[in-house]
Amino acid sequence: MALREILILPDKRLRLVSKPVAKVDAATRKLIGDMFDTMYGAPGIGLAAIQIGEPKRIVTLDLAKKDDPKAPQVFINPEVVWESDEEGTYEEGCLSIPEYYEEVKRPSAVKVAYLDVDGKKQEVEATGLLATCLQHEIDHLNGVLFIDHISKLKRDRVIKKYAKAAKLAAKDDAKK
Ligand code: GNR
Ligand code: NI
Repeated sequence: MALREILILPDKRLRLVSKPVAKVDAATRKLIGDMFDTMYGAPGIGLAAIQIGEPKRIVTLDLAKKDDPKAPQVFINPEVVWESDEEGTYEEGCLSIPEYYEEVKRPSAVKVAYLDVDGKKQEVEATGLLATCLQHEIDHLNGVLFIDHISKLKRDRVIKKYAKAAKLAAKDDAKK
């Protein structure tokens, strides 16, 4: 188990389309362990494998409230197989875009098919925070970020801010 580095905007790897997991094996389970360590360490309520640089279709989630027992959930090769016409708005954040929050409109309910850690097919019908997070994470697997769902004006402003920060950090590193 290990804490891994989280990729930050404008890292181009965040735009990769992740590959399906062919077999849930020991290496997959090790990666899932690293994802939980990294997600809990951040802390965050969800993580897609690409956020630690692994372009594989794996998502970890834990939506338990602060003082409740841990409730880890794993979704391998998740796919939205149905979405509601009704939409809802939720203020989203992303570990790859730290300290930026914005309202995003998405279907309020989705049905998601996926494999569990035993490689068994499962389906879940999600509403509320689970529906939001599953859509946010499945977007990551397709190289899509939550800022792609906000206005172009706001998106361009955020991208510019993070590009500038990355440039400054690179300059600082060169000085050392
Ligand atoms: O920790 C996270 N919080 C969050 C809040 C609202 C909507 C989505 C999320 S997911 C995010 C972690 C993350 O970046 N997952 O990709
Ligand atoms: Ni995210």
